[in-house]
Amino acid sequence: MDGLAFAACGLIFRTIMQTWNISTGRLVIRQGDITTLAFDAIVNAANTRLAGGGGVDGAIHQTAGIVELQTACQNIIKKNGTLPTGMAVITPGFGLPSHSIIHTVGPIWRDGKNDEPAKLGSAYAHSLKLAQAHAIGTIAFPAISCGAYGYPVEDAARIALSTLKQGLEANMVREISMVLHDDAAYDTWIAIAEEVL
Ligand code: AR6
Repeated sequence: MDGLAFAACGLIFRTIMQTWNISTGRLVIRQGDITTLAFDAIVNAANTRLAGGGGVDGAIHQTAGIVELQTACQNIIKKNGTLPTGMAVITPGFGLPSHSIIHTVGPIWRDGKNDEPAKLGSAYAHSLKLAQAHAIGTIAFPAISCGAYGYPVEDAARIALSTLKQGLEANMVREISMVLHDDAAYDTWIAIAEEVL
Protein backbone atom coordinates (compact mmCIF):
# COMPACT_ATOMS: atom_id res chain seq x y z
CA MET A 1 0.00 0.00 0.00
CA ASP A 2 1.28 3.48 -0.85
CA GLY A 3 -0.04 6.78 0.43
CA LEU A 4 0.12 10.33 -0.83
CA ALA A 5 -0.16 13.18 1.64
CA PHE A 6 -0.45 16.93 1.32
CA ALA A 7 0.28 19.76 3.71
CA ALA A 8 -2.17 22.57 4.46
CA CYS A 9 -0.48 25.72 5.79
CA GLY A 10 2.54 23.55 6.66
CA LEU A 11 0.70 22.32 9.76
CA ILE A 12 -1.87 19.66 8.90
CA PHE A 13 -0.92 16.53 6.99
CA ARG A 14 -3.69 14.52 5.50
CA THR A 15 -3.48 11.48 3.28
CA ILE A 16 -5.61 11.98 0.17
CA MET A 17 -4.81 8.87 -1.83
CA GLN A 18 -3.79 5.29 -1.13
CA THR A 19 -3.14 2.47 -3.56
CA TRP A 20 -3.13 -1.32 -3.40
CA ASN A 21 -1.57 -3.62 -5.99
CA ILE A 22 -3.96 -6.45 -6.82
CA SER A 23 -2.92 -9.10 -9.33
CA THR A 24 -1.38 -7.11 -12.21
CA GLY A 25 -3.64 -4.09 -11.54
CA ARG A 26 -4.14 -1.34 -8.96
CA LEU A 27 -6.93 -0.19 -6.71
CA VAL A 28 -6.75 3.48 -5.73
CA ILE A 29 -8.85 5.12 -3.04
CA ARG A 30 -8.76 8.88 -3.29
CA GLN A 31 -10.60 11.93 -2.11
CA GLY A 32 -11.93 14.41 -4.65
CA ASP A 33 -14.52 15.42 -7.21
CA ILE A 34 -14.87 12.68 -9.83
CA THR A 35 -15.88 15.21 -12.51
CA THR A 36 -12.48 16.93 -12.39
CA LEU A 37 -10.35 13.79 -12.91
CA ALA A 38 -9.35 12.06 -16.16
CA PHE A 39 -9.98 8.33 -16.64
CA ASP A 40 -11.01 6.16 -19.57
CA ALA A 41 -14.42 6.06 -17.86
CA ILE A 42 -16.15 7.34 -14.75
CA VAL A 43 -19.21 5.68 -13.26
CA ASN A 44 -22.40 7.64 -12.60
CA ALA A 45 -24.73 6.77 -9.71
CA ALA A 46 -27.83 7.25 -11.87
CA ASN A 47 -31.54 6.44 -11.55
CA THR A 48 -33.51 3.89 -13.57
CA ARG A 49 -34.88 6.59 -15.92
CA LEU A 50 -31.40 8.04 -16.59
CA ALA A 51 -33.17 11.32 -15.96
CA GLY A 52 -30.36 13.14 -14.15
CA GLY A 53 -30.76 14.38 -10.60
CA GLY A 54 -28.67 15.67 -7.72
CA GLY A 55 -25.47 14.39 -6.12
CA VAL A 56 -22.79 12.98 -8.37
CA ASP A 57 -25.33 12.52 -11.20
CA GLY A 58 -26.08 16.26 -11.18
CA ALA A 59 -22.37 17.14 -11.08
CA ILE A 60 -21.62 14.79 -13.99
CA HIS A 61 -24.45 16.28 -16.08
CA GLN A 62 -23.26 19.83 -15.35
CA THR A 63 -19.68 19.16 -16.41
CA ALA A 64 -20.42 16.79 -19.30
CA GLY A 65 -23.04 19.20 -20.71
CA ILE A 66 -26.66 18.77 -19.72
CA VAL A 67 -28.16 18.80 -23.23
CA GLU A 68 -25.69 16.38 -24.81
CA LEU A 69 -25.77 13.92 -21.93
CA GLN A 70 -29.55 14.05 -21.50
CA THR A 71 -30.02 13.41 -25.21
CA ALA A 72 -27.66 10.40 -25.13
CA CYS A 73 -29.38 9.01 -22.04
CA GLN A 74 -32.88 9.48 -23.44
CA ASN A 75 -31.87 7.71 -26.69
CA ILE A 76 -30.83 4.71 -24.60
CA ILE A 77 -34.13 4.78 -22.68
CA LYS A 78 -36.15 5.01 -25.95
CA LYS A 79 -34.29 2.00 -27.35
CA ASN A 80 -34.02 -0.24 -24.25
CA GLY A 81 -36.54 1.06 -21.70
CA THR A 82 -35.58 1.94 -18.15
CA LEU A 83 -32.29 0.68 -16.71
CA PRO A 84 -32.91 -1.97 -14.03
CA THR A 85 -31.18 -1.56 -10.67
CA GLY A 86 -27.77 -3.24 -10.75
CA MET A 87 -27.31 -2.92 -14.54
CA ALA A 88 -25.11 -0.49 -16.52
CA VAL A 89 -24.97 1.39 -19.85
CA ILE A 90 -22.30 3.60 -21.46
CA THR A 91 -22.29 7.05 -23.08
CA PRO A 92 -19.53 9.40 -24.18
CA GLY A 93 -18.09 11.75 -21.54
CA PHE A 94 -18.79 14.87 -23.68
CA GLY A 95 -17.27 17.85 -21.76
CA LEU A 96 -15.77 15.74 -18.95
CA PRO A 97 -12.02 15.12 -18.74
CA SER A 98 -12.88 11.38 -18.83
CA HIS A 99 -13.61 9.71 -22.17
CA SER A 100 -16.78 7.78 -21.25
CA ILE A 101 -19.49 7.57 -18.61
CA ILE A 102 -20.81 4.24 -17.37
CA HIS A 103 -24.25 4.81 -15.85
CA THR A 104 -25.38 2.32 -13.25
CA VAL A 105 -28.23 2.26 -10.75
CA GLY A 106 -27.60 1.31 -7.15
CA PRO A 107 -30.36 0.09 -4.81
CA ILE A 108 -32.38 2.39 -2.59
CA TRP A 109 -31.64 1.31 0.99
CA ARG A 110 -34.79 0.19 2.81
CA ASP A 111 -33.88 -2.25 5.60
CA GLY A 112 -31.25 -4.52 4.01
CA LYS A 113 -33.83 -7.29 3.51
CA ASN A 114 -34.77 -6.32 -0.03
CA ASP A 115 -31.76 -7.72 -1.85
CA GLU A 116 -29.85 -4.46 -1.41
CA PRO A 117 -26.39 -6.10 -0.98
CA ALA A 118 -26.73 -8.24 -4.13
CA LYS A 119 -28.04 -5.28 -6.13
CA LEU A 120 -25.18 -3.04 -5.00
CA GLY A 121 -22.59 -5.70 -5.85
CA SER A 122 -24.28 -6.11 -9.22
CA ALA A 123 -24.01 -2.36 -9.98
CA TYR A 124 -20.22 -2.52 -9.48
CA ALA A 125 -19.84 -5.88 -11.28
CA HIS A 126 -21.91 -4.87 -14.33
CA SER A 127 -20.00 -1.59 -14.61
CA LEU A 128 -16.73 -3.54 -14.69
CA LYS A 129 -18.15 -6.00 -17.23
CA LEU A 130 -19.15 -3.14 -19.53
CA ALA A 131 -15.73 -1.51 -19.04
CA GLN A 132 -14.01 -4.73 -20.04
CA ALA A 133 -16.23 -5.07 -23.13
CA HIS A 134 -15.14 -1.55 -24.17
CA ALA A 135 -11.41 -2.21 -23.47
CA ILE A 136 -11.40 0.45 -20.75
CA GLY A 137 -8.12 0.49 -18.80
CA THR A 138 -8.83 3.03 -16.05
CA ILE A 139 -12.20 3.49 -14.37
CA ALA A 140 -13.35 5.55 -11.38
CA PHE A 141 -16.38 4.93 -9.16
CA PRO A 142 -18.21 7.19 -6.72
CA ALA A 143 -19.76 5.62 -3.61
CA ILE A 144 -22.87 4.27 -5.38
CA SER A 145 -26.09 4.46 -3.28
CA CYS A 146 -24.29 6.20 -0.37
CA GLY A 147 -25.99 9.59 -0.87
CA ALA A 148 -29.67 10.09 -1.73
CA TYR A 149 -30.24 6.31 -1.76
CA GLY A 150 -29.16 6.05 1.89
CA TYR A 151 -27.00 2.90 1.90
CA PRO A 152 -24.99 2.55 5.16
CA VAL A 153 -21.48 3.57 4.11
CA GLU A 154 -19.44 0.86 5.87
CA ASP A 155 -21.63 -1.94 4.47
CA ALA A 156 -21.50 -0.39 1.00
CA ALA A 157 -17.70 -0.07 1.16
CA ARG A 158 -17.31 -3.74 2.12
CA ILE A 159 -19.45 -4.90 -0.83
CA ALA A 160 -17.87 -2.47 -3.30
CA LEU A 161 -14.27 -3.24 -2.39
CA SER A 162 -14.65 -7.02 -2.46
CA THR A 163 -16.39 -6.79 -5.88
CA LEU A 164 -13.69 -4.47 -7.25
CA LYS A 165 -10.95 -6.74 -5.91
CA GLN A 166 -12.50 -9.67 -7.79
CA GLY A 167 -12.59 -7.54 -10.96
CA LEU A 168 -8.86 -6.80 -10.68
CA GLU A 169 -8.07 -10.44 -9.91
CA ALA A 170 -9.93 -11.34 -13.13
CA ASN A 171 -7.94 -8.63 -15.02
CA MET A 172 -11.18 -6.94 -16.17
CA VAL A 173 -9.52 -3.49 -16.13
CA ARG A 174 -6.01 -2.22 -15.29
CA GLU A 175 -6.79 0.36 -12.61
CA ILE A 176 -9.86 1.11 -10.50
CA SER A 177 -10.24 4.30 -8.47
CA MET A 178 -12.81 4.88 -5.75
CA VAL A 179 -13.33 8.64 -5.52
CA LEU A 180 -14.85 9.80 -2.22
CA HIS A 181 -16.17 13.29 -2.03
CA ASP A 182 -15.58 14.19 1.62
CA ASP A 183 -13.08 13.55 4.44
CA ALA A 184 -15.35 11.32 6.53
CA ALA A 185 -16.27 9.05 3.60
CA TYR A 186 -12.63 8.79 2.54
CA ASP A 187 -11.55 7.78 6.07
CA THR A 188 -14.31 5.15 6.28
CA TRP A 189 -13.42 3.59 2.91
CA ILE A 190 -9.71 3.46 3.85
CA ALA A 191 -10.55 1.70 7.13
CA ILE A 192 -12.73 -0.88 5.35
CA ALA A 193 -10.06 -1.35 2.65
CA GLU A 194 -7.53 -2.29 5.34
CA GLU A 195 -9.96 -5.11 6.29
CA VAL A 196 -11.02 -6.28 2.85
CA LEU A 197 -7.96 -5.89 0.58
N1 AR6 B 1 -17.53 13.32 -6.93
C1 AR6 B 1 -17.49 12.17 -6.20
N2 AR6 B 1 -18.48 11.78 -5.36
C2 AR6 B 1 -19.55 12.61 -5.25
C3 AR6 B 1 -19.68 13.82 -5.97
C4 AR6 B 1 -18.61 14.17 -6.84
N3 AR6 B 1 -18.64 15.28 -7.56
N4 AR6 B 1 -20.87 14.41 -5.64
C5 AR6 B 1 -21.45 13.60 -4.73
N5 AR6 B 1 -20.67 12.52 -4.49
P1 AR6 B 1 -25.60 10.29 -4.74
P2 AR6 B 1 -27.00 7.69 -4.84
C6 AR6 B 1 -20.90 11.39 -3.60
O1 AR6 B 1 -26.69 10.88 -3.97
O2 AR6 B 1 -27.01 7.61 -3.37
C7 AR6 B 1 -29.29 11.23 -7.85
O3 AR6 B 1 -30.23 12.25 -7.79
C8 AR6 B 1 -21.85 11.57 -2.44
O4 AR6 B 1 -21.18 12.23 -1.36
O5 AR6 B 1 -25.00 11.06 -5.86
O6 AR6 B 1 -26.63 6.47 -5.63
C9 AR6 B 1 -29.54 10.21 -8.95
O7 AR6 B 1 -30.20 10.79 -10.06
C10 AR6 B 1 -22.21 10.13 -2.11
O8 AR6 B 1 -21.23 9.56 -1.24
O9 AR6 B 1 -26.04 8.86 -5.42
C11 AR6 B 1 -30.39 9.19 -8.28
O10 AR6 B 1 -31.77 9.53 -8.29
C12 AR6 B 1 -22.10 9.41 -3.45
O11 AR6 B 1 -21.50 10.35 -4.35
C13 AR6 B 1 -29.89 9.20 -6.86
O12 AR6 B 1 -29.33 10.49 -6.63
C14 AR6 B 1 -23.42 8.95 -4.04
O13 AR6 B 1 -24.45 9.88 -3.71
C15 AR6 B 1 -28.79 8.19 -6.65
O14 AR6 B 1 -28.44 8.17 -5.29
